[in-house]
Amino acid sequence: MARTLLICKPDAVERGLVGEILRRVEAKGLRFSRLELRTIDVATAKTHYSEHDGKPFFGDLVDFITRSPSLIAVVEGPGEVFAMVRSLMGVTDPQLAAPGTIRGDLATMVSENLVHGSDSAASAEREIGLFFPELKS
Ligand code: D4T
Repeated sequence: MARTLLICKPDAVERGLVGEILRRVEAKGLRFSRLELRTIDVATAKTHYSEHDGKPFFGDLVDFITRSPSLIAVVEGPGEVFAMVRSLMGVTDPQLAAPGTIRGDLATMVSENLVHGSDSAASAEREIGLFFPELKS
């Protein structure tokens, strides 16, 4: 069984869409091994988004992801589970995301795009270790 990290971001919790997002992941056939409602701290947010440090939207991104609680999930499934979750999410910009995806159906702005999913098996392990150090492999 493989695993990946999924974050229902503050906009998802604020809009009451966590149930809908988790429902889609479960309906696909994936399962949660960890679920935690947590306000992400600034240091963790900056580490998580370090690849975007220096870009014009970095400050707003850190402010957004730390503004209220997120639902942080470890998702388990067969094969490339990170890719299955990313495909349920749709592309980063909700204006381009296909209908049938979480972002395509439920969001309108790239700055509030509801979810984060690890983009590779290696990223998944790194991110699970960042958010849940006790689960480090
Ligand atoms: P995350 O990491 O949140 O799952 O998003 P993606 O993996 O789909 O996309 P990303 O790393 O390129 O972007 C991270 C995060 O930054 C926001 N963002 C992105 C933004 O506010 N303005 C922008 O111009 C871009 C490119 C959205 C997601």
